[in-house]
Amino acid sequence: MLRWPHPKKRLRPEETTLSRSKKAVFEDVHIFLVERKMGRSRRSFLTQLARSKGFVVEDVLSDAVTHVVSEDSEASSLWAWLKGHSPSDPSKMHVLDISWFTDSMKERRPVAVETKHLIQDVLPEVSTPPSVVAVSQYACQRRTTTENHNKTLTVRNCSSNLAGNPAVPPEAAALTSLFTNLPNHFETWKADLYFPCLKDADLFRCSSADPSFHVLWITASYQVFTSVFGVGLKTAEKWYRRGLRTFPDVMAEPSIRLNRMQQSGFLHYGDISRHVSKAEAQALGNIIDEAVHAIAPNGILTLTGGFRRGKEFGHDVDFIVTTPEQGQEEGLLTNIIKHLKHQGILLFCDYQPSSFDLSKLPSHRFEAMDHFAKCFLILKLEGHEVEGGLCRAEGDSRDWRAVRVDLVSPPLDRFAFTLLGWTGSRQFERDLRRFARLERRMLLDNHALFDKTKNEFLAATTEKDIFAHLGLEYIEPWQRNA
Ligand code: DCT
Ligand code: MG
Repeated sequence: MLRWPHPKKRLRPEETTLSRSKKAVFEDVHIFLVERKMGRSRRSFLTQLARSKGFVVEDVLSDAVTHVVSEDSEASSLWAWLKGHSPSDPSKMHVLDISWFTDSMKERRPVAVETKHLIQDVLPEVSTPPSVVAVSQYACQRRTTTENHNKTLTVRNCSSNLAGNPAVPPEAAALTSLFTNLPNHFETWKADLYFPCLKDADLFRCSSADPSFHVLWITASYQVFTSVFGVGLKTAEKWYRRGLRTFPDVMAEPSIRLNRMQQSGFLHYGDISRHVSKAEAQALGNIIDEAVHAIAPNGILTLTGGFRRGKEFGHDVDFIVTTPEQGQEEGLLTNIIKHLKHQGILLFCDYQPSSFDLSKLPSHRFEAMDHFAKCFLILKLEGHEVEGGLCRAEGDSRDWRAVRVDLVSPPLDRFAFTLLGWTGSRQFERDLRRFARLERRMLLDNHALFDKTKNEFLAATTEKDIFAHLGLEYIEPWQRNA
């Protein structure tokens, strides 16, 4: 748990800088930050940050506002809110996502508004005839394979390709090799002080000679912290606001008490920040399948997440476990955990029991995690289990690595919805739900599909049933890489 220092404690330099408001330099741009989704404390932090750089930030949504900035990715609800709260027509203002704001902070001036920054007002509820739609605005009406992508990779996924590549700027290569070669225990990091070089390097933007290969936005600010398992945006921001910039800073701060998840996140950082290969995912599938069948011969294990979409690499491996005996699925999951522990391969487990209650559906909180029993694991994967061997960092001579695994356990009659939801991609899911709501007056989430016109739940045993209810052509999992 994180404890705050005594209020009388002297402020760190970063905090004092932030609270000093600078005279407004960019008079023509009046920013308004929308508190919804962003939260009050983050809004106030960003307001101070912008003002300290000479930006005008309005506290209220008035006629003076020229740029509205929101972290709410649900365009329809944001626009509905703006229309209800703006004194004039909100379409006269720039309605922008947070990327415009962060770009402007980095550039220390308001950057030009580009299409990528805009949060567009949603189309009216009447569907456009398919014949006039060239490319649908909804990802669930497009087929996107892994081949379609301009590979945008973060340092977490591409380290070995980058290190030593002469076309890559030296700062990025250095940063990359840092992440690649992280030792496995944070005690060593403390001694070696791996991260101080990040202090002055808030942002790198670089690309290799290969035009399809970009490394964008490697931020060395609080995003370094959110890369740790168990550290969310709020905690990362708290640490950053207290002047902490590097992992050793966090380790050396006596008032910070890491929770169990964060301790494991730091302890296994070197392993779990490196990508998991398809062969490693398959090996884990075999191990968990064995556990399932040792407990319940008719248990069902299904691979989901990015690997089900045909990705070659992922940050974790996601599985659904269930059983034909309705109501037995939760016991199955807890027994699998016991089994893995008994095998000596359970390095971390955060088990969350089911809070699923059909009578509380349909839910309107689409972005929230589902209510099924689930667990977030770190497992020890041994090299001999993996065809072709482990994905190892250079110089790592261990015959095992730690891997993040998620297991979710819905009752069998909810399986199709869970499978569709957990297969992703996140963008595909977002658009599927938006499409259901705006085009079909239906509510879709990981639990159910509700038809608001008929006022009833629609049953589904396969993903195809759900697409059919929505009047959509079926999109195969490997075409959902939006
Ligand atoms: N998901 C969900 N609800 C959440 C978070 C995720 O339904 N609150 C879904 C969307 C994708 C899927 O679960 C798996 O999540 P990730 O593992 O984060 O995504 P991924 O596509 O598997 O990506 P990666 O390959 O990096 O693991
Ligand atoms: Mg995944």
